[in-house]
Amino acid sequence: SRIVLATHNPHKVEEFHGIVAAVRPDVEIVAYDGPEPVEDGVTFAENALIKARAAAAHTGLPALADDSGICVDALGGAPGAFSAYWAGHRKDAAANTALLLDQLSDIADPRRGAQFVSVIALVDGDTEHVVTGVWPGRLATAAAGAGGFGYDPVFVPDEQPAPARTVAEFTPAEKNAQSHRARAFVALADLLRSL
Ligand code: ITT
Repeated sequence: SRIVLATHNPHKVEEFHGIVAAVRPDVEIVAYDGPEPVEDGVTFAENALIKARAAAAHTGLPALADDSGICVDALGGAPGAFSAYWAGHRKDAAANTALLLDQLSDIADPRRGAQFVSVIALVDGDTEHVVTGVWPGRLATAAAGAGGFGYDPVFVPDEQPAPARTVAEFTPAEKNAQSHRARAFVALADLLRSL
């Protein structure tokens, strides 16, 4: 089956290609280059549905969208759905991560608990599904690594052999085998069989 991937983030596109090839090689992912809707939801689920509905309406194909971010325990789950613009109106990953590290340096939380969250919406005509993937870990004390995107240089997943690395120090295959995005897609994979 063919599914439109409603994202304008090239890193997400690349990750979805890797994840789908491993989990559902029979599914063909089609890029979406139509209009970008206003993401004015305040939750991951609201924004994922806004993006998937717009792409499904524009293309007439089943559409999948990911809304994702980092949720920090000591900040009550922030930045969450506001991760892309945490340091201002421009999507600036370096500024976002620097601000987050700065905010955590003022708070006494020895564990620095955090999680990456991906919510994927699948819209096929009138049928809508929403699934969530969570990748537990903690916030590093300093950025490390050159891979990935966004908050990858400051996120250290829990379940990994010592010495602990940030996701930006993972290979793309390692990230795609464990990530929040992969966990959400696995939850969706069986539903795709009925398309
Ligand atoms: P689309 O809306 O076009 O899909 P986007 O990048 O704006 O692209 P979001 O609105 O879902 O997507 O924002 C997600 C932000 O959360 C992203 O910009 C990163 O800052 C962060 N993020 C999400 N997944 C991540 C990951 O796997 N690694 C690092 N940071 C991630």
